Amino acid sequence: MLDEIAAALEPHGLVPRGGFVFGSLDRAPELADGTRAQSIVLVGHFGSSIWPHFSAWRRLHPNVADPLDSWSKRILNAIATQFGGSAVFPSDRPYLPFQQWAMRAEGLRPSPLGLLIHPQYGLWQAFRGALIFPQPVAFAPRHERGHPCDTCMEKPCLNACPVDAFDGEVYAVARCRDYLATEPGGTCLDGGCRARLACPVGRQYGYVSEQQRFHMAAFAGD
Ligand code: B12
Ligand code: SF4
Ligand code: SF4
Repeated sequence: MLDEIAAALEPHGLVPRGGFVFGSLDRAPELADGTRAQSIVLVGHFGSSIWPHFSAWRRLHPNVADPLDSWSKRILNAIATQFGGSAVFPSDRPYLPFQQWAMRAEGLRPSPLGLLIHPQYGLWQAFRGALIFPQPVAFAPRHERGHPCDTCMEKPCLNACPVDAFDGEVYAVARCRDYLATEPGGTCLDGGCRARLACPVGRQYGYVSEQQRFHMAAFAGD
């Protein structure tokens, strides 16, 4: 089933990002029929893999609100139904613990910026949703990965923000947003978060310019 899910996601630039079977102590999300899910498959992207597909859809649907969420929902709701499950989404409230799920599914750990870091794709990856199922899905044993931040002595991500929004513990969101509203803040809005760009891991997977601008505008306007 996982191979078939991967094949259904592939034409959209999406990838399955691991999954797991919920334990009896987990607060599993609800399926469409109100019962608790037994298993979950996270879905996301690495680098700009979704961008050509999303952009093409957006040109056909220029007036849709929350376009990336709408695109993701259209695709993942259909694929979930095809495989007898439901879909849940990171931006829907109450927020579901996507990062905790991702740590469990893919073995990733958080960077000092709060974003999970992937040993290959670095900070240039995110989640578009998750497929949840009424039955336990058989997963291969998780591939254990190293955590790049453990061996990164300089931690350039913590020194690149012009307003020191990250101290490794807390992200000063208001300070970042205030800066984005100023003229010099246009550099981040245009080119992406400088703290994220400073990380050497997976740099070649950094988002294309249009995608950087899209995410930064969405974040600044939230
Ligand atoms: C609210 C939120 C924010 C708030 C953060 C407020 C805060 N200080 O925590 C704001 C609006 C600031 C934010 C910003 C961004 N976010 Co955000 N955010 C979320 C959201 C919707 C909910 C978080 C939450 O409360 N979850 C509920 C709790 C119960 O779940 P959890 O897994 O236990 O939560 C973990 C996070 O809260 C995390 N955390 C704590 N502090 C911070 C700070 C930051 C910056 C992040 C990213 C995470 C984080 O630690 C918790 C324990 O693991 C999640 C999606 C989701 N459903 O989780 C995305 C999410 C965490 N965000 C994400 C991203 C990519 C971003 C941005 C980079 C967006 C962008 N520009 O591209 C920015 C970062 C700012 C920048 N300078 O670029 C990704 C992270 C992917 C990854 N690789 O880990 C997520 C998972 C969404 C997604 N679609 O994939 N975000
Ligand atoms: S710069 Fe270093 S510490 Fe910061 S996220 Fe990248 S690998 Fe981790
Ligand atoms: S977007 Fe710019 S101001 Fe905000 S945290 Fe990143 S580098 Fe700092």
